[in-house]
Amino acid sequence: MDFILYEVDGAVATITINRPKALNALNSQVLDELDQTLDAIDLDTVRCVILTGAGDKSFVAGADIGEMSTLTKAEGEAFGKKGNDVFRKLETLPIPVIAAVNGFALGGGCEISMSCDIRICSENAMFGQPEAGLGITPGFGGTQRLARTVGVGMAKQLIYTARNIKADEAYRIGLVNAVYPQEELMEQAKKMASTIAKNAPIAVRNCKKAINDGLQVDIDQAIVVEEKLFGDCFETEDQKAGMGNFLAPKDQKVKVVPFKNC
Ligand code: DAK
Repeated sequence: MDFILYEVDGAVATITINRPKALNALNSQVLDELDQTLDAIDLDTVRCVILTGAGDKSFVAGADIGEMSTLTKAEGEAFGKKGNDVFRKLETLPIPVIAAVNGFALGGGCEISMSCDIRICSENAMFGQPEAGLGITPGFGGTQRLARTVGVGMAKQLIYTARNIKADEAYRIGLVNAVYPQEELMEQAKKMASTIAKNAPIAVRNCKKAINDGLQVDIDQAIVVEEKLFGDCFETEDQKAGMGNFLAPKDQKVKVVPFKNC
């Protein structure tokens, strides 16, 4: 692959969008390679994914403006669909994805971070949806996911004004969960990913599915979604191992239950 790096360390995989000369902007090739990378994740061993950008300046500076500038209506729709399909694949990946936002997260960059389960960022990070200033609407789910993440009023303000915000403001409005010095960001992302990976994998997957699917329906249906996924856990070895360890005599308890993902 030319623009995606993929590394696996134990149960944690890191996907790096690697196009630093263009501040990791998303062109069609990047989107295709990201799509293939997501398909190739070995879900039997990987339990958490980190998504980041190459270099120390930019996470993703948006969709590739050069490539987009000459699109016809039909081509624009096709490009939008390509991006949206990949972003949905990321959002619905069975395992959690942490966006480690290491700089600019503008337009499609902000949008791809919002397709991840959790966002943390470096102090130099900058978020925004500048599309209205470019004559377009956010096209990779920004109008939908920003409103769901930070609330309708704040999302409308950010999108209508096309104003970029710095890491501290992103933290204040709940767009990111934490801000770290640049040199600590990946270490902190890996620490969080390892903590997630230590928990029962099927339970974690079911939590992700319950939250994501439950948010799409009313509360009565959402509770049913949760009940079903809760019930499913009782068919797993991991539930027996987790509860068995809690109930075991003190001298037989282990600190980290070796969950087997089954
Ligand atoms: N696309 C292509 N190249 C980009 C880029 C981008 N989004 N952002 C930066 N680059 C390139 C620059 O052109 C430059 O390339 P060279 O000139 O060196 O060849 C290189 O990266 C370094 O950028 P700068 O020289 O500009 O670096 P600075 O530090 O001065 O400025 C900056 C950094 C991030 C403030 C600036 O590069 C910038 O404003 N970039 C554009 C940010 C932006 O507006 N992003 C949003 C893009 S719009 C849709 C689907 C999706 C979308 C829309 C529709 N459909 C449904 C069809 C999504 C739209 C967007 O994401």
